Amino acid sequence: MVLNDYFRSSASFRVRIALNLKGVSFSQVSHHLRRGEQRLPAFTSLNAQGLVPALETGGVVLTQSLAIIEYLDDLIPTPSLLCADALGRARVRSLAMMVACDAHPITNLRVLEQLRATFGADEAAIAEWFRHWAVQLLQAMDCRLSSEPETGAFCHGESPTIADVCLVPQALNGERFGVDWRAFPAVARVVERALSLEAFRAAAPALQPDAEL
Ligand SMILES: N[C@@H](CCC(=O)N[C@@H](CS)C(=O)NCC(=O)O)C(=O)O
Repeated sequence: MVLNDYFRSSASFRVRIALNLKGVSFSQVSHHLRRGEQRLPAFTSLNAQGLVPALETGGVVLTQSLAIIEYLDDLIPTPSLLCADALGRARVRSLAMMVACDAHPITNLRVLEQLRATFGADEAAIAEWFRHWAVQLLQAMDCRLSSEPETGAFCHGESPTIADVCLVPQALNGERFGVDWRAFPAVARVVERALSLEAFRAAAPALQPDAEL
C-alpha cells in the first residue's frame, strides 16, 4: 500500500496508526501542504478534494481517513478498531467523529488560510481560533471519557479503537498552538496509554520521513 500523506497532517496520522496497529507495511509519498502541493495535479488526480491522506491499494485510491480505517478493519479484522457489539461501535464512532467531523474540519489548514487571506486574521487570531475549537473538543472529550462507564485504559475498553486513533493525533497536533491536552485528566490518561504503544508512537509527525524539525 502507498500512503499519500504529510507528516503534520493529523488525518494522515490516524491512518498511519491504523496501518501500524494492523501490521501493514506501507510506503509513503509526501505532499507538502504548506507549499500547496495538495492542489497540484499530481495529487488532485488521486483526490479531487486536495486533502491528504489518500491510500493507494490494488489499483484503487481510498480517501477520507475514517473510511480508510474502516476499510483496513474490514480487510484485517484483528485487532479490531471497532467493537464487536453495535452499541460499542456507535460509541467509538461517535468519539472519533467528535474529532474528525466536528473539531478537525474547522481547524484545518485551508480554513486557517482562508481566515488569513479573506478575513485578515493575523497569526495571533489564527492561533486563538485553533485553540478555541481544540479546547472545546478536549473539554467535551474529557467529560465523556471521565463519566461514561465504557471508558477503560483506552477510550473504549482495554484495547485501542478508532476513537483513540482519532484522539491522539488531535491532541498532539494541538501542541503546536499551545493547547495542553495534559490539562484534561481523562484525555491525558488515555493518550498516554495509547502512546505507550509503538503503533501510535511510530506514526507521530516527528518520526515521518518528510518531518521538518
Ligand atoms: N475528512 C478528511 C480530512 C482530510 C484533511 O483535511 N486533511 C488535511 C490535513 S490533516 C489536508 O489535507 N489539508 C490540506 C488543506 O487544508 O489544504 C479525512 O479525514 O481524511
